[in-house]
Formats: sequence, structure tokens, C-alpha cells
Amino acid sequence: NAAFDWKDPFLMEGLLTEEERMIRDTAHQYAQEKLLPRVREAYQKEQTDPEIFREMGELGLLGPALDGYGCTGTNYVSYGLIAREVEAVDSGYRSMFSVQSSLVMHPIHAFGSEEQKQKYLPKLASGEYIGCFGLTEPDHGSDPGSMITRARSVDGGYSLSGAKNWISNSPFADVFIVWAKDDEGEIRGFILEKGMKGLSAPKIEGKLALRASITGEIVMDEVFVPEENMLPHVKGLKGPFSCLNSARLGIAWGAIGAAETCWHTAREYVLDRKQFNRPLAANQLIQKKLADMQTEISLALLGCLQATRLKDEGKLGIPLISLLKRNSCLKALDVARNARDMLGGNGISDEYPVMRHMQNLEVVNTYEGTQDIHALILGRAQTGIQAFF
Ligand code: TGC
Ligand code: FAD
Repeated sequence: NAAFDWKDPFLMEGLLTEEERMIRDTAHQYAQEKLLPRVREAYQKEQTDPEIFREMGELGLLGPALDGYGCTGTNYVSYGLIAREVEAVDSGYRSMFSVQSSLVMHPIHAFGSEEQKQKYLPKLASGEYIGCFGLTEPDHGSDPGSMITRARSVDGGYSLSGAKNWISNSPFADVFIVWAKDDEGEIRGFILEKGMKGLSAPKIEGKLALRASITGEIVMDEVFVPEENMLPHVKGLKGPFSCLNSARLGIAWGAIGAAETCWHTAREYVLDRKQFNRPLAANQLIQKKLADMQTEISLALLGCLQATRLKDEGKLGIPLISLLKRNSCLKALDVARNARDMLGGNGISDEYPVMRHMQNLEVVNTYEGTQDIHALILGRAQTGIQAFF
């Protein structure tokens, strides 16, 4: 009889290559040794340490799936494994990794000029530069195609005016990827730099979730952006959306990393804690909750692995990303809420990570397309009927 590994029922470990396991182990060690010790205070005080970018950069974890320009050049399975390890500590730290890698480095790599790639990518890969991605506006979130930020043609470049809201990393970013409509109404991508006249990025205070990741606005008042800072090789919504494809797949892995932490914490807790003279784990209701967690987490991970293998082979259909991003967020939220419940009163204390994960996952379920937007993308993909306008 073959052994059953309760943590890894499908023996997924054996489906990874040696290189993937090595990268995963590097990310695991970094997350546990460097991120975990600082998260509690960072979350309490709503503080984000920019040094984290430098540390990740040193280990080759930023933009890992990109080739050249100081990037590691791994596959996307390794990217997903990094996201899972980082988010096992905190979704906010995975957010910092995702934005830098998929939303800032990827568009420069995929749509930038040779000069832009050489100027920005090595410094973003090392973490010397911090990047942010401005798509969402105060009045246009799920429907970014209706954005009002404008890039007016002026002598030698463009004049950008408008506001972006809920932007991860913006208050301390050096590089801003901003999406704006040109004189023809076409969406174009622009690289803005800290210090440009008319550009500011105030912090959004008082978040009740994702508190270890700084979030802000991007306010642009006739910011002059030279012609050479426009991304030359993409037009239209497919620019920002193709960045979201990689980031959303990373979230599908990451949210399950957070769920795993909640599951393992709950399992240990119910084995240790006694009520009615026996461990909580001896109760059928508790065991059912653990079984549900194990089932959803292991199935979700297998789905992530198969989809990401398809991506690495160039065979991934985009709606599958919506299926996985939505499923991982919803299942992870369910796991986190049940884990919180199983810890009783202790479940609300920050001595345990579960309530923090539960709060974070509310954001993860909302950003990069809400659960319902992803359901509508999947509905359209199977009926051919667009239901969101
Ligand atoms: P639609 O008509 O569907 O498409 C317009 C054009 O875009 C193309 N396209 C894609 N291309 C590549 N990948 C994708 N996933 C694509 N989805 C669409 C499409 O082919 C079309 O191209 P063309 O050449 O024919 O013009 O556009 P729509 O306006 O009807 O879109 C509707 C909808 C709901 C699907 C879309 O707007 C959507 O996904 N909304 C959600 C918004 C969102 O995800 N925002 C994310 C902001 S960034 C963020 O949250 C970062 S948080 C990161 C962190 O901290 O970790
Ligand atoms: P809305 O679009 O107003 O949606 C509100 C509700 O209405 C949701 O439940 C939604 O599902 C529902 N809804 C909307 N349209 C429909 C419809 N047609 N049918 C049915 N239901 C619908 N954005 C960036 O550009 N860059 C970032 O770095 C970034 N980081 C973020 C960090 C944080 C902490 C947060 C909270 C958000 C971040 N975002 C970022 C923004 C995020 O992508 C948006 O919040 C998200 O896309 C949803 O948009 P919205 O908040 O405007 O909600």
C-alpha cells in the first residue's frame, strides 16, 4: 500500500523539477526567516519595509520568469511556487512581489523599447527601483476601459492628467507604469518616474486588510512625459490585461499558500487544545473541517500546477486563469474563516496568523478582478454572451 501524505495527497512534490524545488526552497527559507519575523509589527503599524525589494532582488526573486536584463529566467511554475511561499506569510508581501514582477517588469519586457528595457529592468530586478502599476481610477475599477486619465500630445511627448486609486507600492515607487488614453482615445502605457513635475502619490491610510503592503493614489497634473517613455509596442486594453494574466495566475498560487498556513495552524491548534477532556481534533465536526480544507487546497494546487505548465508550454487559455484566480480566492477565504472559527477566541489574536490572512484575502478576492468579474469572464467564455454591460 502506497503511503498517504496528508499535507500533499497528490504527491505534487514529485511533479516538480529539481530546479523548481530549489527555487521554491530559496523562497521558503527567505519567507520564513526574513518576512515572518517582521510581519506582525508591520501589519499592526501599517508599515511597509522597502528593503524587502532589495532582499528579494538579491535572491533573484523579482521578475523571475523574464529572460535577460538581470532577471533569473525561470519558468512560470517557479514564479507560482515563489508566490505560494511568500503569501504563506502574508498576501501583502506577495502583492509587492506580483506588482514588481508582473505589472511593472513584464510590460517593460514585453512592450518596451530596447532602451527602456536596459534602463529599467536591471534596477527593478535588483530591487534598487520599486515599481507600481496604475490602471484603476476612483470611478473606474472593474471597468478600466472607461478610464478618464488622458495623455495629450505635446511637443516632445505627452502631458498626463488624471488620478489612479488603490495603487500598491505607489507612495514609495520610483517607477510608475500608468495607463492613459491618447488623443485618439487609445489606451497606451507610460513610464513615469518619481520626481516628475505634477506627479504625486499620497498614501491611503486606515486599511483594515493588507496592512503590510503600502497602497496609495497616483495624482497627475499635466505631468510631462517624454516620447521615449511611452511603451511603443502595445495599444489598447490588451496591454494592461496581458500583465494581469501573469499576476492573476500568481495570485491563484499565492492565495492557496495563505490557505495552507491557516489549515496547518488550525490542525496544530485542534490537536493541542483540549475541551471536554479530549483534543478538539477528536470531534467529528472538527475533522470534517480539516478534511474540507485538505480537499480544496490539494485540488486547487493541482489545478494551478497544470494551468501553469500549460502557460510554460504556450497552451494556456486565458479564461482558465479566471477560473483559478476566483477559485483560489474563494476557497482560501473559506479555509481562513473556518480556521479562525476553530481557534475560538484565540483566532482573533495576532499571535496567530489566521485573522490577518482572512482580512488580507478579502482584498485578494477583490483586486485583479473581483470574483464576480471572473465569473462573468467564464460565463462569456462558455456562452459567447457578454453579461457585464
Ligand atoms: P474586453 O472587450 O473583454 O477586452 C478589451 C481588449 O482587451 C483584450 N483582453 C485581453 N488581452 C489579454 N489578456 C486578457 N486577459 C484580456 N482580456 C481582454 C481583448 O481581447 C480586447 O482586445 P481587442 O484587441 O479586441 O480590443 O474588455 P472589457 O472592457 O469589456 O473588459 C471587461 C472585463 C470585465 C473582462 C475587464 O475589464 C476586467 O478584467 N476587469 C477587472 C479589472 C481588473 O482586473 N483590474 C485590475 C487592476 S490592477 C490590480 O488590481 C493590481 S493589485 C496587484 C497586487 O497588489 O497584487
Ligand atoms: P467596483 O468595480 O466598483 O465593484 C464593486 C462591486 O460591484 C464588486 O463586487 C464587483 O464584483 C461588482 N460589479 C462591478 N461590475 C459588475 C457587473 N458588471 N456585474 C456584476 N457585478 C459587478 N489597481 C491597480 O490598478 N493597481 C494596483 O496596484 C492595485 N492595487 C490594489 C490594492 C488594494 C489594497 C486594493 C483594495 C485594490 C487595488 N487595486 C489596484 C484596485 C482593484 O483592482 C480594484 O479595487 C478592483 O478591480 C475592483 O474595482 P472597484 O474597487 O472599483 O470595485
